[in-house]
Amino acid sequence: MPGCMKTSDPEPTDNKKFVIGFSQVGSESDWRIANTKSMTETFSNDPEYEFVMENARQKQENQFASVRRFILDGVDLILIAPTVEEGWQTVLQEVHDAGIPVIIMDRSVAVWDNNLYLTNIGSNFLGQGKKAADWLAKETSDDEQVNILHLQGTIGATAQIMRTKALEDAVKEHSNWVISSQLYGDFTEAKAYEVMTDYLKENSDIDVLYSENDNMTFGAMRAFDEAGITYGKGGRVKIITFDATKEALQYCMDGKVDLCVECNPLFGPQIKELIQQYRNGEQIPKQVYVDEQVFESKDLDRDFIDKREY
Ligand code: GYE
Repeated sequence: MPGCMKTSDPEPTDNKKFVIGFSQVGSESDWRIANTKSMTETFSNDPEYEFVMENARQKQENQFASVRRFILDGVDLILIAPTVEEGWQTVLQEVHDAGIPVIIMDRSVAVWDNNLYLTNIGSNFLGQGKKAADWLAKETSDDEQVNILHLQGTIGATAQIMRTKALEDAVKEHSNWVISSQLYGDFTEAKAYEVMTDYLKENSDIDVLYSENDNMTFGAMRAFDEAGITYGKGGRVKIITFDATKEALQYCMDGKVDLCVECNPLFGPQIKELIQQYRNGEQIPKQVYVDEQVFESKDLDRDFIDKREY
């Protein structure tokens, strides 16, 4: 401060930590585990922050309970990875009334007042689905029927809504594409294995599997193996999968999976930057998308996969 004498005593420091309450969806997939790791590593290693994470085990009611606990605890900011889009208006209004800022991450919320949160950071899920559909259009001919088996993630989650929309829109544009069935796999390997095993007892006419995440793809591959249905390069079914985790990329390089659409979970550092900007009183964008690409076997090599962080 101007006019202040410098002394040898250290400046008094305000060592109150900035407390973040984080409601995470669950631990349903490898993507989610990588996302949790990115978040905890980013904040737990920083002495300026106290990071409290609660796992909602894929239930929105659990998220409401966590958020209300965070309000009572008087945290400085609440981070929410919403399980599904609908149903957030009331609880977000409560957070707003308590004067606590909110950041929505990964998936989105459908609220009529988007002043209820500072920003929404995550993937462009519709864009991901469009990339998959564009790839399929190049890989199939217009004069043959293409039977697509669609494995869906948690119904009502942005990742499901938008990946589904992209496929359904593309099917409307290609008169030879048919969605033979939509099976509910809840983004987990176990559920996908179960529904696929059942489905394959009666059906085998599948040209493409459009699977809304890697873990469901792994479950489906196991079911295909047991039913004697081949897939991947030289196989009967083309596989399109979302997330592009290390394991899926390995399958892709080996020719077992045809297309991996990347969904980047490592945005802890980017969230921290946004929070710092907010704390400095800077304007932050309302919607932030993370960078992503697609991979086919020809795009991959050992070195790339070994270095993959998730
Ligand atoms: O694709 C899936 C996860 O919302 C992006 O949720 C996320 C999705 C991801 O469980 O693996």
